[in-house]
Amino acid sequence: DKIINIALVGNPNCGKTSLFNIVSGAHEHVGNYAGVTVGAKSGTMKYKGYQFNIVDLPGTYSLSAYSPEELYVMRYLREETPDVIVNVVVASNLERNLYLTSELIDMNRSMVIALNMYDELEKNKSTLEYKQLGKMLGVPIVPTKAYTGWGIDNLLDTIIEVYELRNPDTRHIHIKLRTEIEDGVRQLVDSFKIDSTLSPKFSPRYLAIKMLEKDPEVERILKDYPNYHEWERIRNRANEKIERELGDDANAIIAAEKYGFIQGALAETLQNGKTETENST
Ligand code: GDP
Ligand code: K
Ligand code: MG
Repeated sequence: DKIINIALVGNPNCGKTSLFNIVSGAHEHVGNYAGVTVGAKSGTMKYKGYQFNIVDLPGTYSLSAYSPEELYVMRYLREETPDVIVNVVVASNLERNLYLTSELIDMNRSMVIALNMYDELEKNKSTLEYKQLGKMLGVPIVPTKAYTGWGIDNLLDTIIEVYELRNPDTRHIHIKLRTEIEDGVRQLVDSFKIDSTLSPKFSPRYLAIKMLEKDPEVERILKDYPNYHEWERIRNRANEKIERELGDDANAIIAAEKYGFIQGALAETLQNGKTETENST
């Protein structure tokens, strides 16, 4: 069998463990990772000639190194480099859930979105053109109801397609941020090219954005490179310009820009259900 290593990534309570239990069945076991108290469960299953090794990671709202869970997920994605990331999102709370998705998109990794709790969307009489949203994000979206198992085969088939590089909705996109930020990103990405030892595991764009955000984990990683002081100088100059011209720090501006992108994408694809107070005249 071909082996596909999968990591489940998503906000707390989006249904990762429910999905994990359905996919891994009786084969799950608890894994321990050195030096951390936050753990991940791993399990396996066979499906259509593939062996899926699946890991249930701790819930996170973002990929910034400000909580043990976030740090754990960042390190896991970097060091274990799963073949396909399954980003589990709550169908009825997309705006918040897609923030993490936007960070995963920056990482430029193979990915599928499980649009979980699809029953909640149906219950609210809302409709989401998830196929179109997936095309906009460059990531295929599969509706699931993890607590019943509905949609799981479709999810597994889509993971195989992405793994085999034959999914039509898979595309690398840049969530384009405003010019002042993009200028800083471009300068950093260009300066990273000097250093051929910077692992190809990292997307330069992700590193550049996280460096503008002064993410402590990315700082820690980059500090060991001989060109760090040059990168730091470029970053500080870019951040000063951003603050001077936009009146806020890069962190806040990047978050606002990403929420703007998400809101725009949802405005085109999500139709919220009728409110209960609505009545005919
Ligand atoms: P995790 O924190 O991401 O691991 O989420 P869990 O798997 O623990 O699920 C959180 C809660 O959501 C549990 O009560 C699940 O039973 C429930 N849940 C999971 N999937 C679904 C779903 O598709 N629809 C609904 N309505 N509830 C779900
Ligand atoms: K939970
Ligand atoms: Mg869980």
